[in-house]
Amino acid sequence: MLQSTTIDVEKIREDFPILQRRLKGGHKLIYLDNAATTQKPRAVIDSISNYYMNYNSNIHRAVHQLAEEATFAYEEVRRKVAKLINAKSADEIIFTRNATESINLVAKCWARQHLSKRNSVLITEIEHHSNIVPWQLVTGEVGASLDYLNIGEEGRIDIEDFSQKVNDPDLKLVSISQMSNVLGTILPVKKMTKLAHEKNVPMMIDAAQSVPHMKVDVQDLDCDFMAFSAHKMLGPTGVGILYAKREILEEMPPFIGGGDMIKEVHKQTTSFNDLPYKFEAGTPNIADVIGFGAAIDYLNTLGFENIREHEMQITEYALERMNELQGITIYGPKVTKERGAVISFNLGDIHPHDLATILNDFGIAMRSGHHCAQVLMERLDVSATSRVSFYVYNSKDEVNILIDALQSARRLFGL
Ligand code: 7TS
Repeated sequence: MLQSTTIDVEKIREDFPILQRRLKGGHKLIYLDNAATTQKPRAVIDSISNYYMNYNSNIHRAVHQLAEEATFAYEEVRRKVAKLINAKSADEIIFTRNATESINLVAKCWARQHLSKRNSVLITEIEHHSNIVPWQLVTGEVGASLDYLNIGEEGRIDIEDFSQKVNDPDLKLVSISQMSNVLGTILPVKKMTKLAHEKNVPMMIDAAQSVPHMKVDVQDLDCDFMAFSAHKMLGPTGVGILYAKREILEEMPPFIGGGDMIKEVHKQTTSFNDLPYKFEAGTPNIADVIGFGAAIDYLNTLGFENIREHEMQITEYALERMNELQGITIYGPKVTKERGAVISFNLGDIHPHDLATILNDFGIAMRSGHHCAQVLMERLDVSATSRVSFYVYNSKDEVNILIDALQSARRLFGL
């Protein structure tokens, strides 16, 4: 195996039962759709079944032993998440269903309170639909406007243009992704947050594609809100995270109402629970939050610096090999340091869906389409792209198989 210098891919692969599976035609699974969701190591799967087999119970309510064990395990994960992103306290971590719900929570609970007719929210052209539609809904509701920061070649923003735009006294919030799910471009969120704060504009970061792949520190970035999903970082589906500064969460009204988010309920009035419970109504996804804890442990053992280095190596290798293919168009930054492990491309005039179907015959799972980023597709003037995205268990050998499959597709289409 062509070795990664920072992590032992061969050993890691043994931890993922799904990677041992053979697909139709006896092909090994080559999973290159990690930007959509990642595979789960045995430790995560086991921690979920261990909860159901040994201490399944509702949390925060009963005093019996199982309830205590489940509550401790659930709250322990909140502490792990806080440590992972260096939040000041675990109370600043809210569990939701996914990054999408986290962004919607901010739109519904914060933006709706702070926006009026003449105000605006600023996002960029590279955003995922989940960082566009919630802002369209809330600005539409109050009659405010949604403005876009244009992106240049390779998905970069113009920092001068940004400083001009944050100068607008009617701007109430900036919400941007730290890493594009299509181009892989890493945006200078720290610098942008500083510029926004100079004008007293809060900053929300969609970190769905960054937290899984690199060290992210909310205190260093000084962002006001951050959203991401467990399932993109070896964890289960159904768990999202919202980070927000304590003082902001304190003054925000609750999201949905029900059990656990209350202190006292009377016939006509309710007083709300302390943070973070005020934002977690009803029985949460206990098992999967616990599974997410195992995923964080797994990633911490590998080390985020090693993960990032491994991904840069494999991305660099893939870019180099893909550039050998005649007729290929690769989108996003040319310099690996400025991008994540996501490569969007088109091969001649082969439709991405056809290409994905051909690659599927080689056991390769990759995504084709608009990647929930139709505003970006319009900007790139394409209707769709093919996309490969890597994670800790991908190897350079798999890149070689990808290249062979792409060569076969070229021959098949007479390119
Ligand atoms: N933000 C970004 C930047 C994303 O890439 C995604 C999901 C989301 C938000 C939403 O995450 P969710 O967990 O709430 O669904 N991105 C993708 C993708 O690229 N392919 O499938 C999902």
